[in-house]
Amino acid sequence: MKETNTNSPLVAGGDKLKLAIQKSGRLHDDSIRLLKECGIDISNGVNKLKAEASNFPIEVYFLRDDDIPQYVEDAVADIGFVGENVVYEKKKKVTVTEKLGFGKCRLSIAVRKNEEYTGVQFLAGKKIATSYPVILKDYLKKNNVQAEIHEISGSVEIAPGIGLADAICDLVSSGSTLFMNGLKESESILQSQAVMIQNKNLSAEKQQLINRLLFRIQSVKKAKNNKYILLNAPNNKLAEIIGLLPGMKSPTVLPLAEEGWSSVHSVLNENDFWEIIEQLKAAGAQGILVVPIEKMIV
Ligand code: PRT
Ligand code: ZN
Repeated sequence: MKETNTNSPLVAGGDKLKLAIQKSGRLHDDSIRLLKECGIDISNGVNKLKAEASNFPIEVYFLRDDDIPQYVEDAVADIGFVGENVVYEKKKKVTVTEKLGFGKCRLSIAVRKNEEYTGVQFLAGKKIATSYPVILKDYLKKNNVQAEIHEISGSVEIAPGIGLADAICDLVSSGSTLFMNGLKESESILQSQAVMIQNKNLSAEKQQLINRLLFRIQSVKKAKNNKYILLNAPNNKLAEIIGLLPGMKSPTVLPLAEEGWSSVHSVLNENDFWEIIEQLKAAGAQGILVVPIEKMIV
């Protein structure tokens, strides 16, 4: 029987896109959630090595995060979702395509909390424990600091306490791990979040699928950063209120049943959200409703 590709009208009988995500750990759930928000349902369970989507030509491979850059470089997977920290540490030949907005953390140097940290030269001649020797080495070189790098694979934060090192270089998000181990953050050397990486030699068909996925990811990200706002405004204050609202093009204004009033609809960015709401209230806006946006196509 002749096979037809029912998943994608854009790809005639084409291969599926192969995506590598973390099998379990901090990035797993957010990776699956992002796919779901992109309308991609992964059918079979994660105990398998791979799963297929029923409604997009994609196959998902579940791997250790450290292995994802290599698999993408070797084209075992076409694309991967992985932390920037891992991408830069592994130094594989892959392209970073898009920041994904989750898994945010920083790679930082930390010292004992009672230490008087005077700047990066403090580290000269010291022993630094880390799971990120490549990034740390580059950083020390850039800052002309000679220090000893002691590579360990886990529980880096206990190294100073047991006398294994004078400082550590590790991922930090809330800072509570450092705090609990009597350490303080002294330099932040890399800001990181999950990114999409891709193989450097993909076919035009694969690239077309990636572009479709990217379009969805970008729409989901934009929607998360914006809120839909509805408010009532007296007509004599309309000009002032509209002046406060950016909107995608310009705000929608509809007459209310009550004479002399209008309903105004617009989109607000998360960053200036509260400030604009305060100004809107001061300008006479009433009955302000704020609604999350699921997807935002601009
Ligand atoms: O099994 P596999 O190898 O796949 O997983 P893993 O154990 O190597 O990685 P995992 O799941 O711990 O982390 C995956 C990715 O999540 C990392 O590569 C980062 O990109 C990202 N991420 C975000 C973090 C953190 N935040 C984070 N806080 N990864 C690790 N941590 C650890 C950190 O190492 C330290 O031990 O959390 C502790 C610090 O957290 P706070 O909140 O106490 O500061
Ligand atoms: Zn790992």
